[in-house]
Amino acid sequence: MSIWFTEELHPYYRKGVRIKRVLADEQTKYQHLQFVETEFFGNAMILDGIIQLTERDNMGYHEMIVHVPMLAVGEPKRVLIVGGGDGGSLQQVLRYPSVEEAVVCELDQRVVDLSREYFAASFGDPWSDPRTQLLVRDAFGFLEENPGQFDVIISDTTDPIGMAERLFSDEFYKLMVRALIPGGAAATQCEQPFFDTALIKEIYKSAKTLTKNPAYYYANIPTYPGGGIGFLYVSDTPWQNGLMRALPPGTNNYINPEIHKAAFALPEFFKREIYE
Ligand code: SPD
Repeated sequence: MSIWFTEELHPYYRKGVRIKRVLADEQTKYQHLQFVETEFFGNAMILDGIIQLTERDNMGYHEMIVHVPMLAVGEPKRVLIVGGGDGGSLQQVLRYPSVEEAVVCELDQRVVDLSREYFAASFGDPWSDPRTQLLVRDAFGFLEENPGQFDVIISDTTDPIGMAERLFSDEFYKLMVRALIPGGAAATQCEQPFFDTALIKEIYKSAKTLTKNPAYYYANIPTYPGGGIGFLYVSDTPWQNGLMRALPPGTNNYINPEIHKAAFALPEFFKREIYE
């Protein structure tokens, strides 16, 4: 039997993965949540019809969204993850012995519950680490209540559709930067250079008014549209500071010093659009 899951995030582009079986399928208070076992990519989580992560290729996403700002800051103690209920970013954050507190602000408890079950083989159980604090709530209010609190903020979100659209707004970026300590750094899920150029341009413009050294970088993730996704590094601290520091204890499956540097190399059409 052959079952194909086809994703159509953009009306002009589709991609598909072959799946072996559906592990969970439910409508939560917020979204249509599915876990599937795929033929090649291991278990995958799908939200409202869009692949969020797979066991086989999530490392490019989680290692890059986490280690770039963490290394730039050096010795991060307090870290906030916005979204990230699957636990992939949390697992990477907890590799740093300097981290005293990792707060995850996730709206949907079911994402956490089912990820604990279906991603245990890949992520272990970062939720049981005593440094982890899970807040099941909207991140906006939390950011408003916590100015100047975090060394690093990771915005590990879905695509800018429905409720998540606000997480790509000027207002969100302002609150996020305000919640950082001076010299702290954030990294945000910032979409696809080919498909989302205009949105990325707007976000970069906003980040540039808020911090001295924002920069866009990219990672290869075959199950995302276009085969990859970009991130926005947002900080007064240059990302290059991180190149001088060692990655934390534990296994890296994607990042190494060469990838770290090369991720910021961008195609001409995109640099022209974003930076000029
Ligand atoms: N188009 C898919 C973008 C998915 C971004 N969210 C990934 C969440 C992984 N923790």
